[in-house]
Amino acid sequence: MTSTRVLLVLLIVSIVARAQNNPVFKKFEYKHSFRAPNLAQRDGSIPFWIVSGDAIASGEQLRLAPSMRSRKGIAWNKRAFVESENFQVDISLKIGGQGRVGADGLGIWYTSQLGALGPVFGANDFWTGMGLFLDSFDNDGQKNNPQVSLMLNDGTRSYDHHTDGSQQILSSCQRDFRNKPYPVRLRIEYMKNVLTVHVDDGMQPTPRYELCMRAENIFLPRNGYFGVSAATGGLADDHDILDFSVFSLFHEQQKPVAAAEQIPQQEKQKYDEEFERQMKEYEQERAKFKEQHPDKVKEDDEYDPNKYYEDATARELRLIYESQNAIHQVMQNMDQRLAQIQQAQISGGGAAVPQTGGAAPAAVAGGASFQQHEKNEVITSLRDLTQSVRDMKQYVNEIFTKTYNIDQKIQQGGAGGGVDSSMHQKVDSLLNELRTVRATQVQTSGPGASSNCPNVSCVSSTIFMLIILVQSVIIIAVVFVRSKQDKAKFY
Ligand code: MAN
Ligand code: CA
Ligand code: CA
Repeated sequence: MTSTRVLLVLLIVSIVARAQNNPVFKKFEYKHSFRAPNLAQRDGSIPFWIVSGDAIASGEQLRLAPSMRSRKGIAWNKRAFVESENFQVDISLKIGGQGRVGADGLGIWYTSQLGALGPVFGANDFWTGMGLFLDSFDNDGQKNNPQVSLMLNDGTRSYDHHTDGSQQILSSCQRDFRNKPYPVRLRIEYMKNVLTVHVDDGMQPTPRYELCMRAENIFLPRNGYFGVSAATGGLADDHDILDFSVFSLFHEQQKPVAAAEQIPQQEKQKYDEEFERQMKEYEQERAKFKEQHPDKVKEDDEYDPNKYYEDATARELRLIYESQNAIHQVMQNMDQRLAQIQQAQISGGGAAVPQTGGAAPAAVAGGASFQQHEKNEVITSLRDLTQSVRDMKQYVNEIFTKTYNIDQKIQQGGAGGGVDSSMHQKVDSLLNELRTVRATQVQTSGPGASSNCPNVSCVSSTIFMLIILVQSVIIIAVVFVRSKQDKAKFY
């Protein structure tokens, strides 16, 4: 009894050790696969696959044969499977129709040549490689269908449809795969010359695989082609594939090596240097071209994809920039209007000034003269406005300083963190804009300007200051977020 226990423990230990020595690496191979949604392209083609006969591919499924009599369709992978000797294929399919009995079935293939339309579940006979059949119809009346059966062929044998290949198939299992509430899943695994097929019953959304067959000493063609096919006869079913996912399998000794690892260190360095050199050359050429063809560069910029995309920070800065522009516009307008007032006053009281709102005149019309109280009102409001302009100047200066700081931060971040150059440009133009605003103010309310005759705005200074205040807060927030992001990028 004790020795049996010891043997059992030893057996388990050896199994665990073997499993640890032979880990399997698995890689999805998209060039050999298709899956819903977006299974097919708009024109009905499947990337890397040939679809022919009555097969129709859509986004949701590949219908190999419809539930109509005597139809056949195939789809074959145009690329040979060269990635590994071993593979796993996970297939999700639906077979069904109105009848209590359906026909004829679906084939899953791995062959040395591309397949063609033919009599074996829609595909050609005398194939070389593996054919796994979901045979719905009991042609030999043995009451053993629907069944899943495996037949290997070296290109010399013809499948006997009338006997369901009963004398030819290597292995099979009886499974009812028709009209199931969920897609039926199959898992085919070929590893170290052992072929296993697991089948799910399609009764629940997540697969519940059961072993259908396991065959040892199987030698499948190297660099073969995956294919699928289906056919109907006197009876018919829809035969749909929703997912055909191929994975290459590797054991420890065959671990796939990343392309970068395959290159010796010295060579890698050489490539890197060459890349750097070419990049520099390219940048130089680009700068030269820009210099020589500034008009062309503009044209090219229209195709710059960055133009069409804008991240949150860039958007915020753009909004700040736009509102600064608007402020500038308003200031220019008020400048013009005050010039008009000034003109009216200088021309000696020959103008009547209709009051709008109370503070500033809106238009100058010829005819009547200023009354004293109107003159006093205008002078008082102009004094107020002079004060407002001074305040504005101070605020604009503050914004200028803060924007300048953002620019500095971005420039620093750009050196290490690759900050978006369009944002940088925007901040630059914002700075320029502010410089213009500042310059305008210096001209209009600087030491040279007369305080009795100031060029100031009709805009409410409180609203203006509020706008400026809000913008300053946004700018500070942007600087804070940006610096945080840069830190995150760096670490
Ligand atoms: C007819 C023939 C057969 C086919 C069955 C079921 O009997 O076309 O070849 O298998 O229908 O479709
Ligand atoms: Ca059959
Ligand atoms: Ca049968």
